[in-house]
Amino acid sequence: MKRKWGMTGATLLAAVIIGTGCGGDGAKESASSPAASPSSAEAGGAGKAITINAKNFAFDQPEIKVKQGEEVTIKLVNGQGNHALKIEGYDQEIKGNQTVTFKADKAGEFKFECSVMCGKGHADMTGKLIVE
Ligand SMILES: [Cu+2]
Repeated sequence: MKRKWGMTGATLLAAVIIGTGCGGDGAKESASSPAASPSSAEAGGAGKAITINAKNFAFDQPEIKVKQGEEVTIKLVNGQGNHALKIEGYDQEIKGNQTVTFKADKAGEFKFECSVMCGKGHADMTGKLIVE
């Protein structure tokens, strides 16, 4: 039994080494697949995906509108500088180049702001999440 497992492990290892040895094409494929995966798949198509771009010192979408009960996926892209997005009242913090999914179960207006001390324009980096 032990021998058999050992063989399997060696075979897998060899396959991995051969696989990575192939170079360029494989790396390209794996780099493009995460971006292509639809984030709304888990939510059964009912979700809303939003990408927010941050720069010094603003978010490109100062207002986000979603429907109450909707599954919301927010991705924060740091196009310039280092920023994070914190939504008050929803207890959500999205760090730079990360994605967060949550259910917008509370209606109302919720302020969001940059939660990284990014420089002199930091205080201007605010916006609103509107759940209606
Ligand atoms: Cu900031």
